Amino acid sequence: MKLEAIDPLHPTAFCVTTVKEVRGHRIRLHFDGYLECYDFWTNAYSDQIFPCGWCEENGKTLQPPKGVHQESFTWQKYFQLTRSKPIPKKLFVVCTNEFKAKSPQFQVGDKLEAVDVKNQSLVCVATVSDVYGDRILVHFDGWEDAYDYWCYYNSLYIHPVGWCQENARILSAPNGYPNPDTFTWDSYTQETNSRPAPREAFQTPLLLDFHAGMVLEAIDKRNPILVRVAEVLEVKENRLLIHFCGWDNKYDYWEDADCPDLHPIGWCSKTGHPLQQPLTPLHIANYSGN
Ligand code: MLY
Repeated sequence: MKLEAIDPLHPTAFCVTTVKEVRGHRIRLHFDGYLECYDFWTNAYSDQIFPCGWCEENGKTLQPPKGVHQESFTWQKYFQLTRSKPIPKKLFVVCTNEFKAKSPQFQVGDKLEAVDVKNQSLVCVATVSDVYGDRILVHFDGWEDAYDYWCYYNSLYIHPVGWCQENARILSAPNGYPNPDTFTWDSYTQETNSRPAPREAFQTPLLLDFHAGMVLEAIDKRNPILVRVAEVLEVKENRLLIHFCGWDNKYDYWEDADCPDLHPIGWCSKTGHPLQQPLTPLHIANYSGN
C-alpha cells in the first residue's frame, strides 16, 4: 500500500512510499524507485506520514518516485501502473485531526534561535522553512537540509530571537556569515528582509515526568526492527539516558523524552510486536561460546 512520508534524513522532502513490512503497529517504508537501504521503520500512527493526496491538499510539493517526472506524476496513474492501492485515509490519525489555528502564527521565512538537535550544545540562527498545523520545519541558515527538523510550537528546542542574549548563551551565526563575531539580529533581519518569529507563537514546553530507574520498551537504533526492554539511567530536562537491560553500558544513548521510539511497558504485547528480552548471563555465556 502507498502513502506520502517525510524523509527522515531530508525532512524538507515529502516522498512517495510503500509499506514493505508490518510488525504490530510499526511499518517499514520504502521510497519508490530508490534502493532498499533507505527504507525506514516508523510507527503506523506517526505524525510524519500522510495519506495519498495529502501534499496536494495541503500545498506541499510531493517528490515523485525516482525516474518519474514531477509534471507527469498523478496518484491515479501511478496506482494503475504499479497495481497498488492507497492506505485508507481513516487509518491516519494524527494528520487528519482538525488543527485549531492559534494566533499569532509562525510564517515561512520567520527567524528564530534553535538548538541543533544533532549537535545539542549549539543554539543557532535558524529560519522557519515550512509550516503545517502546529508544526514548523526548522532550517539552520547557511547549512544543508540534513540538519533540519520538524517540531511543534511548544518544542524545547526553539526560542525567539534574543533568547541567547537574555540567557547568556552563545548564538551560532549562520554558516559562512562574514565576521560571525559581529552578528546582530537587527542587521541580519534587514539584510535578509525577514522578521523575527512572533514571541507569542512559542508555547510553553511540556516537561515529561521521567525518572531514573523507570523501565520501558525502546527501539534498538542500530537494528530498528527490534524493540528491547530498556531502563532510564539519568534524566536531564527533556533528555533521557537509555540503557538496554542486560547489555553493556557502551550501548547507552541519550534520547528526547518525547521520541516516538520510546514506548511504555506492555506496548509490544498490546500492539502485537515481538519484544527482545533482556540479555541474561545465560545468553552472554552462549554468545561467547562458553
Ligand atoms: N562539526 C559539525 C557541526 C555542524 C553544525 C551544523 N549546525 C549548526 C546546523 C560540522 O562542521 O559539520
